Amino acid sequence: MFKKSLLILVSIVMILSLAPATLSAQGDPIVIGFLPGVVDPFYQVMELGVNAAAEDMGVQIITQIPQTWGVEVQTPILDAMIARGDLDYLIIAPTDKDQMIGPLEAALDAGIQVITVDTFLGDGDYVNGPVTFPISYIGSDNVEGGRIAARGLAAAIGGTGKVYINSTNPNVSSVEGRAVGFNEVMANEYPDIEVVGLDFNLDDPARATEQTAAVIAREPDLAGVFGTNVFSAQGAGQAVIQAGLGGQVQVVAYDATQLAIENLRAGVVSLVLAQKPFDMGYMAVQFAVAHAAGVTSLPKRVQTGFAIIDINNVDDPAIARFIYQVP
Ligand code: T6T
Repeated sequence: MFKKSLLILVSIVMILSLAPATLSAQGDPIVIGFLPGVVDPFYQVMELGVNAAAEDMGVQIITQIPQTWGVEVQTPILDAMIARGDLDYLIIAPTDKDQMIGPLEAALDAGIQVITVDTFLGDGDYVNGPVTFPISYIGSDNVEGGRIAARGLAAAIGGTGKVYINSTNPNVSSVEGRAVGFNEVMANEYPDIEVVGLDFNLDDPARATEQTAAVIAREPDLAGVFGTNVFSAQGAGQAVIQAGLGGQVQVVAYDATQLAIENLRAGVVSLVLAQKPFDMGYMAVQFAVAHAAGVTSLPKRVQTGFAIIDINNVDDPAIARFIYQVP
């Protein structure tokens, strides 16, 4: 009898020692869906943040990561997540700021609250609209990130010359904002810098390489390139290397992948903008838990900041911690 009572007591203590589950309005542990844009180091680090928060707060995460970018891939996955019938929240990086509004309104209609991370819907103003239903946008201020990239590239080329932007996909709030900020600074602050073009590589670094190589051939006096994300910077850097112009054509890379850092150390890349995807993921789960608990004061926009990495600070632990370390 004593042994049985002891076993029951130990079991109760073990159960109670687990992170207290956050309960939905129906009294069940909340279930959160996580649907980023594509398999890449940035979202892999975001997933680390999501999972760390889920562990800390005792919530279940259902993760689905598209193999390629695009509404035609993300929407069926979203629909299947909705059809599960057990999701209370969805953390998503919409792959198109307009085309994903309808599919995500369907999630809301199905009783799933939406938090957008990294990218937003509409114009991102969830207070005044036109899109107001998401709980929040948690991500970088990408227009400011583009401004930082522009000033960094301008400094690297001495304030004069031709520069080029290689980006990924149209109508994606993140990379679109980066180009807006970049062009704004070049137009307003650097009259001797000419932006000679912008191409979309559709998340294909090989296409980014081809596009950048074509610009290098067309503009033999090209001074610099801005790669607006992981794949753009990867491909653009490769084109500069293949042309034997490393250190002559300066490259600014958005996203602090291991490759971007290697290219920084090799003198191909002069500046790397690290976003904070771990923070985005962790805070999105926090927001879901807070919302489930009845918190009504969650900000509709959280801008997570940057670490600006160059050859002088790349070995500073306070900076290097923001390099995307993926398992
Ligand atoms: O740059 C990130 C992300 O911020 C953007 O929305 C899409 O591309 C990345 O995931 C990097 O590949």
